Amino acid sequence: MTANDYMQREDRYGAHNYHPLPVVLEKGEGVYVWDVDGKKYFDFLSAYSAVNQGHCHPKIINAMIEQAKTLTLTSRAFYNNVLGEFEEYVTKYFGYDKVLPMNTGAEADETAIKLCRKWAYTKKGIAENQAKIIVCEGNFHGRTTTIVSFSTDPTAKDGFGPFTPGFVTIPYNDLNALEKALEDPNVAGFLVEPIQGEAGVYVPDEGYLKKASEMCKAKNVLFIADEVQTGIARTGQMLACDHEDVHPDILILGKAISGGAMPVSAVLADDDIMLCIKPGEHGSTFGGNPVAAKVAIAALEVIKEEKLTENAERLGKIFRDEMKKIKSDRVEVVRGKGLLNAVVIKPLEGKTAWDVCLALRDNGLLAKPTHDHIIRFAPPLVINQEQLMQAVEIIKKTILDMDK
Ligand code: IF1
Repeated sequence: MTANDYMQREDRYGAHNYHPLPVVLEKGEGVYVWDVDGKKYFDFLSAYSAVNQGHCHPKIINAMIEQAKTLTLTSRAFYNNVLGEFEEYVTKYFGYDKVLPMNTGAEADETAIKLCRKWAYTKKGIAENQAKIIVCEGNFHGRTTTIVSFSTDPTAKDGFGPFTPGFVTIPYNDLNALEKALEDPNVAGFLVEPIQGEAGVYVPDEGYLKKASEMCKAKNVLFIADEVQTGIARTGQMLACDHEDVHPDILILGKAISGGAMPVSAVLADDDIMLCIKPGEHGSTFGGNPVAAKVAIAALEVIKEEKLTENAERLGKIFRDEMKKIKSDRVEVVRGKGLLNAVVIKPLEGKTAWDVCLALRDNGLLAKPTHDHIIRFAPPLVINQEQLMQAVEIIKKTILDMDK
């Protein structure tokens, strides 16, 4: 089969809910992926920051294989010998009393929303069904109906109504707007991405997260950090909140908590919040399954053993400096933190960010635009300086060739 055959088969039998870059991948290892024609690429998307530990990391895959040969799923109807090991490991790793394990990031965000509401009614004393959660313009927290109910992106939201009430939208990175919204005594939580990934890697002002968390505390409102994309060392700290020493009341993790081997997500909180959900009030068939538990332990161990947080911090700075040196009118803005970066591409002579990504693909590097003009560059955190500089040369050459 040719690459086209693979793409046509997907077009014929698969839902058209994505518009992938035309490349067909069949192998991944570390920072590299190979297509069906054997061509090698730098992966600069990392499956939207799920593959922080690099493709098919042997420690993670071996953990997965061993557990998969032993016991894959018990459901939570019974105990098993592995879930508690993960629960103890991950709660001590991030400094919380308890964890509620789920599968996808959206499920974890939904869990956090339910937990916040339950806490509002049982602990804060908000009247039933009156709890409100503050969210930000430009948010991305997943694709469920409740989550898109508070999306400000028409593409993600239009046509999926009726929507779930109970959300108040304010501008991102705007403490005055947050202060006003917090005046409402029915506000139970503030759900925020420490850096807005999908919106185009928007890094808020220094001190925004710290001040926002303090304002929430002063109003007995839960600070809920969605670190599905920014967590697990991606931004040069274990959590993006760590850049400002903010300890969220509810922490949401996903993606790279499994190193991209399988869907694993988690919600962490202390007892006074987490124990508001009683037996039988929430759950999922696969949440906390033994394979996920072992994979997540291995994935989190890799982050520390290979010092990926420090690597992301150091190489991210070099990457942004190199991007800012590109002498091209196409490069409008370079922004990011750690190895979560974005370059805003000015459309010139009819060429857009999409065309840049097609040319990058031809030159051996895979990335994808978000919101038309923004290219997110997020390689696996295992990338070394030599590989990073090779990738930088590809990006520079691609953009400068387009200017000719
Ligand atoms: C798509 C990007 C989108 C997330 C944050 C929760 C979730 C995500 C901060 C939900 C998921 C993925 C979803 C995927 C593309 C990608 C993405 F921002 F990463 F680029 F969409 F905006 N919180 N982000 O980023 O986690 O349920 O997917 O496991 O839906 O197209 P999920």
